[in-house]
Amino acid sequence: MVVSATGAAATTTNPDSVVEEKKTGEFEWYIHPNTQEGVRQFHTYSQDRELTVMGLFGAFVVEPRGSSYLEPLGEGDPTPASSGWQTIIKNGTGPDFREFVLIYHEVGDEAFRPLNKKGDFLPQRDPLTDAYRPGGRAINYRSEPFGINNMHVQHEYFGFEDESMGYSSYTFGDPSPTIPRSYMGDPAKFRLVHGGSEVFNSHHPHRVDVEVIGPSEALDLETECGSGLCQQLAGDFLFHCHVAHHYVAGMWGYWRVYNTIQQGDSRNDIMPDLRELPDRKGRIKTPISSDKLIGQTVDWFGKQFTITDKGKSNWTTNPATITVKDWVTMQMPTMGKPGHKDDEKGQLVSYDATVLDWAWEGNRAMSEKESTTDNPKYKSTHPGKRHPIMFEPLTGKVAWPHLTPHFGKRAMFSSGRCSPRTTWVRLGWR
Ligand SMILES: [Cu+2]
Repeated sequence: MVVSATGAAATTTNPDSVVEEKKTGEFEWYIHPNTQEGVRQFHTYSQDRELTVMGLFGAFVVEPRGSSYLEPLGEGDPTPASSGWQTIIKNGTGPDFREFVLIYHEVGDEAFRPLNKKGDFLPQRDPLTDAYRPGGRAINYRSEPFGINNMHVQHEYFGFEDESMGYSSYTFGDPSPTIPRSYMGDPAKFRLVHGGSEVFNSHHPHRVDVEVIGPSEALDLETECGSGLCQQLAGDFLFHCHVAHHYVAGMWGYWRVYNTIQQGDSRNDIMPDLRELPDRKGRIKTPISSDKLIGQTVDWFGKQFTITDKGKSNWTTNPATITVKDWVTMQMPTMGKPGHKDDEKGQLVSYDATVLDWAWEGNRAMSEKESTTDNPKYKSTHPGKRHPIMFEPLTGKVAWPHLTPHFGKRAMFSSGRCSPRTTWVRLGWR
């Protein structure tokens, strides 16, 4: 890298490479035409490591030759983008792909004490989870500590807290760190960067291996089979630093993969509109309610099912026939009203993971009633009311996400499978 004004190397011994407060500097970095695609980290060398750990770092990404950068959020055809952690790459030499830059970093050095919004120091040790430096472990300048954020608020509202729901968007709303979003099957590249200067982190996308990453290192990761992985699942794919007290201190997020279009009135998520990749346009369908599935023949992992509104389900025919009620019921948590009598106090306890209060209106499956709790992370447009549960029309699978946040409540088990394993998987989902 050189100082533009002089052409001299921008080394630490060259005074022109130091930019004074409120001044600007211009530097040049030459990308040789043979430079391999991938991310490169850069950070300040001034003031020892102080400025780096306070966030003065960034990344260049070299794309395949002939690529253009497009804005993934919004309606209509994608517009050019110049910068940002998420983008669509219209590939010059291969399939288009989604790109997500994830920068794992510290917030200050190990002695630094971040402040909360009132100006008070955050604790060095989370009083609810014992995590060290809550809020001091971040991804893309954001952190979601289990204890001092969510569990603390759950305790204030409900008088108890549940660490096992620490990852649950159903219980707490979506986490603060940036959430990569894709449509099923989209090729996706993660540009992984360590923006800190002190401790090592390990990037662990669930269902995939762990990569250890140290200060100033950068890695390029591409999942097999694209978004939704080889299982072709819509869902929230948890990723976090696998140093346990780092994720409890806030270093985690989701990769959200949809099976239906998230644009305008077709959205079943509260996130902004998401564009399709230019070379995959039209592949992702508009979701439909369950009554519209009647008469359709759907493909479930290669097996055909014709969905009917009367008679009995018959699994032996080809295609199998199945009633809409059986079809939906097999995908949903057990229908019922949450709550059981507390044996000691004799009171009704509604913190219940065994059932979900969804309902039928004719052949239309309806969600549980929307949350009426005032929660800054999720405000329903129709509190206290139900809405139709939506489905992907070609597979008949429920459109992800099929639940909305219900602050302080427990994410429920899958139907008929209340095993510890299922519980664990659900933590990373809703
Ligand atoms: Cu870590």
